[in-house]
Amino acid sequence: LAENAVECLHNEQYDQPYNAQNLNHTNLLFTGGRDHESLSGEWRFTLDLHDTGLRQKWHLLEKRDAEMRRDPYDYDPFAGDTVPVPGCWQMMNEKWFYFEGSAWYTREIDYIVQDADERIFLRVGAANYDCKVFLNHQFIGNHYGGSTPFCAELTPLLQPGNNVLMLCVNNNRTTDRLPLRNNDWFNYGGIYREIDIIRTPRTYIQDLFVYLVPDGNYNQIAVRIAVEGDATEVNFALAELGISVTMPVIDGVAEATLSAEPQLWSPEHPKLYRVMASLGRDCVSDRVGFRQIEVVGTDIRLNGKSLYLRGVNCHEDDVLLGKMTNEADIRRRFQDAKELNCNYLRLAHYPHHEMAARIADEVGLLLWEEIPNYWAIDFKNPATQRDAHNQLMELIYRDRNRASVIIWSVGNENADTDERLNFMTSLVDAARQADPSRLISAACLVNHAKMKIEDRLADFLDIIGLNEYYGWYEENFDDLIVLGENSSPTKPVVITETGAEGVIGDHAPQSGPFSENYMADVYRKQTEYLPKLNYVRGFTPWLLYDYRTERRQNPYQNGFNCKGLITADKITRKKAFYVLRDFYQQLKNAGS
Ligand code: GCB
Repeated sequence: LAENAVECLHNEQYDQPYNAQNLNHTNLLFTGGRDHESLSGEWRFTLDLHDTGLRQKWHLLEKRDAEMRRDPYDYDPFAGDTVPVPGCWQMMNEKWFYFEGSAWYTREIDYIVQDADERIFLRVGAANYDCKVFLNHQFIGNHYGGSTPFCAELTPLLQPGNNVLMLCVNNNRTTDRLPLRNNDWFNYGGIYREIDIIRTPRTYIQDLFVYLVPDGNYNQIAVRIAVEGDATEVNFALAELGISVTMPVIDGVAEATLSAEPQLWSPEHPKLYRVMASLGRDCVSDRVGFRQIEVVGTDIRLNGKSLYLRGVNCHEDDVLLGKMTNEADIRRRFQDAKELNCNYLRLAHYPHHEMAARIADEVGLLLWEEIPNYWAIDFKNPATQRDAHNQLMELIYRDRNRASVIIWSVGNENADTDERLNFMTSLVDAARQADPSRLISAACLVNHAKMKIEDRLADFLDIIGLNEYYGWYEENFDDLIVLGENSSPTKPVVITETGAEGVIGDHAPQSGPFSENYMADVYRKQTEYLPKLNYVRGFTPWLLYDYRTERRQNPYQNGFNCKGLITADKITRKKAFYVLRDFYQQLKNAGS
């Protein structure tokens, strides 16, 4: 054995240098208006269940002809299988369907210098869950979190001509991650969103945040521009409103409040304005809508008008693509929501593709966005806390220019312990600090013995999310009325989940639980009760499409949660779909 192979095999600390959590939201680069050089396409690929690659340091392997190799080797990153990126490995090979562990992606990139002063960033739209980046055989950094984008600067290690990029992605479900081991959606693995190279000048615009000042006057626009490198001023323009200003940069940040009277964005009138920021030869842009969302007592108001959220939940899941999505898929989802007469969607239970909020901005749908702070995560663990915080910030920095996004959700159905309260309130504070233009919520807890919403977190939220499954997990619908009376909430409550399984198919039951008819009855009952629940300001059934999930294994479900209003083919509407559609039509007609 070659000396270094022995050393690698016996090095028990093999993964130590890879643990730095250094690819986080502070590395995120504002991408609007920038050129992207896509790295989508075929990458060399292998699974690595035992993390042999980290132990043997596969990233050190040079490209060589087999005859030229002198050391024994268990993998050649430059030969063998390739897979398309983006993609989920489950969807590529039947043998990989339940694989949980590490996988290696390798690709050679040809770097042609365009400007002697340029900086080069790798941007990964999402990789589930832990992603280690290596360039030219050296470790660059590690990113945790399976649904948010991250950037890694390649500049110092990049050479003109051929370069080797390797990514090691691990999708193990562990107790310190978000979500934790136990949840109700499929644990897909891989680089499943776009991966790009982005070039910037040495000094560049790192972030641009533009929003309507939420003071009820609708006549001031706040601009915040973060700059990386030495700069004393930066330009901002919103040509359609005649705005063009130069803003001083102090400690890397330029801030201004500008007078303007924009047409307001709303689902009925999704007006967007082009904004631009420039610094030397760096220039970024975005399309931004201006609107105000607020809570007044138990009312939710958009642009000062009372708003009832007619919604539906949605997972990011596809029978053929897994967790990967595309523009057509997102547009179809929104079209189906509009056919239901929805004005809003809850994108459960993790950040969906960034295109979703862009399209929602354009087609006029309101969004609830969430991080996978789901059920019993390890609230005491500082690493889990850092991870949750980072996922929330990455989501907020990614989407805070999107008018459609009105709510950040910090969690779903977490037991009310002291650790959880500390953990979650720190997330609430961080979200408020990063973004004064949205509401904060979470799906809270009900004490069923007292029949009351009882969750200390509720005091810190703007909206109380309530998951109630009357007709499915719970029985007596009258409890919904009692729940309201006992809780007498002083802020708006939105039903964030309700529903029932409804299976369509040759062997599906025709009546009773799991039948389509039973599901429709649950929806009839829910919608009959809803008008009596004056504490409720929105309704979000679980959910638009049936979706894949390992935990649902009875013969009717067969690996799918079947509470969708449409089956997993995204075509076949169940009876409950029409019940909800008609109910929302009535609400719409009544002006809600
Ligand atoms: C819930 C969870 C959701 C599940 C759903 C169900 O309360 O929030 O993730 O999938 O119930 O179908 O039971």
